[in-house]
This record gives sequence, C-alpha cells and structure tokens, in this order.
Amino acid sequence: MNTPTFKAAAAVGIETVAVIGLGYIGLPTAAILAGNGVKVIGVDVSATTVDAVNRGEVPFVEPDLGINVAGAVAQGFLHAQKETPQADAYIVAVPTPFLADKTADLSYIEDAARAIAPQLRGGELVILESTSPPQTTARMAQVILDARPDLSLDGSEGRPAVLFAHCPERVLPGRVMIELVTNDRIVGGLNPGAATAATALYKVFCLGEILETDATTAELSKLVENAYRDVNIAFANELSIVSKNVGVDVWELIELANHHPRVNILQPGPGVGGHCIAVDPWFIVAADPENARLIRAAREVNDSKPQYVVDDILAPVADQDSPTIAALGLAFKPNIDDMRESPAVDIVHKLATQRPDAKILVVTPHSNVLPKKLEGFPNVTSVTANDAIAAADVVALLVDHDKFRKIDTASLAGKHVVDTRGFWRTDVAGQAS
Ligand code: SAJ
Repeated sequence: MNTPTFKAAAAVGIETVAVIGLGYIGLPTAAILAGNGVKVIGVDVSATTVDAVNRGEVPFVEPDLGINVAGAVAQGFLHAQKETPQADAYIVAVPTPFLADKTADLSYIEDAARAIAPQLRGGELVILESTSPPQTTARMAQVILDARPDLSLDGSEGRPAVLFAHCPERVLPGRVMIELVTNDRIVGGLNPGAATAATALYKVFCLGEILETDATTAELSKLVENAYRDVNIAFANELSIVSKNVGVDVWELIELANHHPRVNILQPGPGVGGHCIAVDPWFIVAADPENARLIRAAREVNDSKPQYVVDDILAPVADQDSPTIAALGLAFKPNIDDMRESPAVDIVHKLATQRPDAKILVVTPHSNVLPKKLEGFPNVTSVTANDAIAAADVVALLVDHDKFRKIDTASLAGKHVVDTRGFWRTDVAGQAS
C-alpha cells in the first residue's frame, strides 16, 4: 500500500476516485485502484450490482477479478453505492451502445455527467473511459459546465477549472486484470493539465507506457484500433468465401501467406461478435460517412458472414423434412460465456426462423442458459456435445472452445460438417463443407 505510484496520484491531489459504471471495465479499474491504496467509491444504477460488490462479489465472469474485489472491499478501500459522491477524480465507464441508425447512444455518459456536476467544487479530474465517437469528451464537459456555470475549462473569470480527459480502455475480455497493468495507455487531455493529472492517476497501477495526446485523438485512436482489427477479420472472412468458391482450404492458404515476413492475415470465422469490434467501427463511419468506405465495407462483410454460414448449414438438408442440426458454441469467442452480439447466436436464430421444422441442438459448455434472443423457439434445445452430434444430420462448429477438443472426431463420420473455425481441419479433412 501507499506505493510511490500511489503518492504520484496524491501529489496531483487525487486521494479519492469515483468510478461510474461497475461493468466489465469499471469494476476491474475500481478494484485495481483500490488494491493499490486509493479510496474508491464505485457507482452503479443497478442495486443488484451495488449489493454484490459490497459483499465482495462480482456479477460476471472475469478471471482474478473476484479475489481483487473481495480483497479491496474487505480492506475498506472499495465501496459501492447508487449515488454519485464528491471525489477528487471521476472515471466514467458506462456503456455506449449504438442506436438503430448505427450512431452512438451517449445518454449513459450524459446521465453520468449530470450526476457528477452538482458534486464538483473545482479542481477535480473527470476521465471518460467509455469508447466514444470523436468529441464526446468535449460534449461530456459541456453537459457538466452547462449545469455548473460557476466552473470552467481554464479557470478564467474566477471560475475554478475542472480537468477533463479521455483514456480509452483497451483490455481484452478474459485477460482484463493482466492487461490493465501491462498494456500501454493513451491519455487525451481536453484542457491544460488534464493529461498530466490523468497520467499520474493511471501510474498508480499501469506499468505500460502512458502516452499523452489531445482528447479527440485519444477517442479516435480507440475506434481505429478496433476498426483495424475488424477490417483484417473482414479480409479473412472474404477470403474464406473466395477460397471455397475456387476449391481452396482457406486455413492452409492463410498459413502459407503468413510465412511472408510482412503478411499477417487473421482467422476467418462465423462473423464478428462482442460489444466492441462489431460496434466501434460504426462510430467512425458516422463521423465521416462519405469517406469511411473501407471501414463500412468491412463491417458489411463481417455482418453478412452469419447468413453465409446459415446457407452452408441448410444446403445439404434443403430437401429433407425436419432435419437435426447440432450447433456447437454460442459465445462470441472461445472459452468465455459472453454471448453479446455473438454471430453464433445470430446463426442459430436465423436457422430457427428460416427452418422452423428443423430441430436445433445447441451446445454451450460455459453457460447453462440460452440467450434471450433464442428464448421462445420450441425447435431450439440445449444438450451435450455427444448427444447433439449423435442425433445430427449437420454439425456446425460455431465457437472453437477448448472443451470441444474432447469430442471424438470419429463421431462426425457420415455427418455434414460445417466447421466455421477450421477447428477439425486436419482431423476430418475431406468432410468439412
Ligand atoms: N475474431 C475472428 N478472427 C480473428 C480474431 C477475432 O473472427 O482472427 C472474432 C472473434 O471470434 C470475436 C470478434 O472477432 O467474435 C472479436 O474478438 P477479439 O478477440 O478480436 O476482440 P474483443 O472484442 O474481445 O476485444 C477487442 C480488443 N481490441 C483489439 O484487439 C484491437 C480489445 O483490446 C479491446 O479492449 C476491446 O475490443 C474493447 O473493449 O474495445
């Protein structure tokens, strides 16, 4: 406790931090700050989340987070509540989902800003961590200053300044507690002194390089990182379709091409899921719809992949009444339970809708519950992998969970196999369609 890094934050006047939004990013950040001796008040609109955190529990799955939260609460450094308190610094980590027109819904950020405004005395640091379109930090600051005309951005006319910064999170779900410490961090200041103060705060726990810039560059850098990955996955997904049409194994093709010293193609799959990569590129498109053509095309390629997979699954049973389809995996990527924006869920939903006579047996090794989108479909049932495969006419591998390695590939003999991940490429060569 009270390490030199903690003193660095204290040196810029930060001893208490309020973290607004105790989700996948806010709670780990709150726990790690508290674990380093900062007094942290976690704020969430959900009473269930607040109660869970105060019991030292975590309401979602993330390795090592539970022990950090339990420890921080037990030692009295972390406490959760529904009301926004007075603090020296605020970290806003609330959702920024997209609306039907693919623009960002900033209402959670604005609500957080309106709740922070009455607590300010001047001199505080307000950091936006939520992934946001360009100029959102400025908008958050404006909401606060509209509510508090006695405060300012520059301390002019005797109105005390409040510091605003954008520090996007870049951690990978499943590795959050490690990457929070080891990743480099971008810190974008909106007004003088903000980036320096934010850097001092992140130095409490971040061992990576902390790179200072302006707020808009920081906002765009986060979006660009995820758009870069989306474009590269779209390239792989497009290749998977072209390769199939010319009779080539896409995984072998990519493996060979990647031997080139300056080529590094990603892996094709059933589409792109999760709450980041499938969403963030749209914020760039919305910022400049005429010119963000490649980014938009990549989104469209990745978004169209689930229907392509559905067509592949249904083709061999087009003339068969009531076929049985095994769908292995529903998560948005391997070895997790998170099904948000999952292409596998989309594929099963499309199968159930397009072939209501089909029996769809889903296998979810990391979760006991079907997602809401699949509730109310009598033709979708959850079973074990062995039962699903034994009964199936078509076996669709949708997620490359390690647990599926236990499946005896001999059980796939005689089945139509749609292997969207190249999981069984070497084991059942010649069977995969
Ligand atoms: N995917 C492929 N092929 C690949 C790699 C991924 O189809 O070669 C698919 C995955 O199966 C999944 C989707 O892409 O459906 C996204 O998975 P991911 O592992 O690429 O990324 P996320 O969404 O878990 O986390 C990303 C990360 N961003 C980058 O790697 C640039 C993470 O660092 C960010 O913090 C996170 O988004 C976020 O919160 O924005």
